[in-house]
Amino acid sequence: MLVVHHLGISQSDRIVWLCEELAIPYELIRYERDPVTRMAPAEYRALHPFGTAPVITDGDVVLGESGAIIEYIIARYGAGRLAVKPDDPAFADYLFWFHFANGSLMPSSMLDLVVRMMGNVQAPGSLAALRERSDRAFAMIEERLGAVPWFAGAEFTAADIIMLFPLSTMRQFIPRDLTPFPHIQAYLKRVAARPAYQRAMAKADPGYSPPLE
Ligand SMILES: N[C@@H](CCC(=O)N[C@@H](CS)C(=O)NCC(=O)O)C(=O)O
Repeated sequence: MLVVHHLGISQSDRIVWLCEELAIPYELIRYERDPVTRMAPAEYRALHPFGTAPVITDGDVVLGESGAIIEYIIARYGAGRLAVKPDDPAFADYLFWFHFANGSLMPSSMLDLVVRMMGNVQAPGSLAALRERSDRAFAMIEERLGAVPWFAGAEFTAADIIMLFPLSTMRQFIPRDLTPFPHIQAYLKRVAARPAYQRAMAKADPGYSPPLE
């Protein structure tokens, strides 16, 4: 049985959402963050040597990393649904956005967060250039979503599932006014209207509304 270990208000909501979109059977186990450090509690850390969310277990398999888990579930339980096949014209875009989420966007956002935590120090040279990546990312995302409804193109895919977290919950920690980004705002409304997304959020984090405006 596929078990999704979800840490409250974290990137593991992606995996709950994926399972709901695929309509596959899974067991959901929730963990609360440590009330003092707001990090994963000891029981969560014990699941996997790296100890971050998400983690899934499936028989003897223990797997971490959002991207690896999404690919595993789609291949093993989703019959390839929500991925894009190599002969599809959308394949390259799918790959780009799927990997951009955790490969570039999340690291840029984390850097922003660290600079803020340090008291918004005047960022010198190379640090300032790295910080500017977040602005470039949002500008690029705005342009993309002005051209197509979903990241890979015409169809909703797993690229949307992995891209949402930095556009929604991350903005709670690193506020970003979306007024200059009408296409991102419209996209977030499209996501919010998806029944599988609504079911996933109600199960993963009851009572929490991720920023979708
Ligand atoms: N690249 C990793 C990032 C995992 C990550 O940083 N997860 C955060 C939750 S959003 C976490 O586990 N934080 C709690 C902790 O580190 O104790 C993935 O996508 O799986």
